[in-house]
Amino acid sequence: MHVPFYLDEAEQRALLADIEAAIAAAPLFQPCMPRTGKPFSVKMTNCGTLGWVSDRDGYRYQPAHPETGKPWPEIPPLALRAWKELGLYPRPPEACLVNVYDLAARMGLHQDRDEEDFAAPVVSLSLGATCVFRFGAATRGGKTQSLELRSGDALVLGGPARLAYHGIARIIPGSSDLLEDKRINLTLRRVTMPPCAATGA
Ligand code: MD6
Ligand code: FE
Repeated sequence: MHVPFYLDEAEQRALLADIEAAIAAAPLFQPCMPRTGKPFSVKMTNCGTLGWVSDRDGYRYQPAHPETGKPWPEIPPLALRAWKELGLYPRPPEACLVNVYDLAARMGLHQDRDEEDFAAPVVSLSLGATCVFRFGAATRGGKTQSLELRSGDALVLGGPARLAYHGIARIIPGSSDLLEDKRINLTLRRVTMPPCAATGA
């Protein structure tokens, strides 16, 4: 589900200020590919009780920043509002991955599958430069469609789209008044499985 202009301009500025404060507390780091160690072109940090990291050992969620060892900052209120309004999932998000793109950055086609419960959606918010978002089916190699994500847009991958392959083909220069030639994307996720009501496990 694509919700264009989910955040108005004042909300975008407020969320940006919260993200800048989060980055001051939990500095951006450069993730790299498991095994090969090839660096991502995107820089990252996280908010929430768990943060997504990628290094030579693999992809995982962890409770602390890989360089400072400190817990991640809290998820900004407007991001929590988006999860409540758009996520339609009864439990709060645990992770808010912050991806920062310059004009040369891209993200290859991938599935978000490091979470335990695919019944929970992934809710994304974009700030700054417009990007070309590509998405396809839940199997690799199929056809993809393109969608422009602009500052303030929300995107929800849920239900049958939860495991769709998707990526960022490019960033469009000069497309934003909020951030010059930079794009920030937040993805909110529920990571852990709810306890089983019957067994408590
Ligand atoms: C990005 N987004 O927009 C990358 N994943 O920079 C994602 O990888 C993504 O937008 C899951 C659900 C929504 C997303
Ligand atoms: Fe993703």
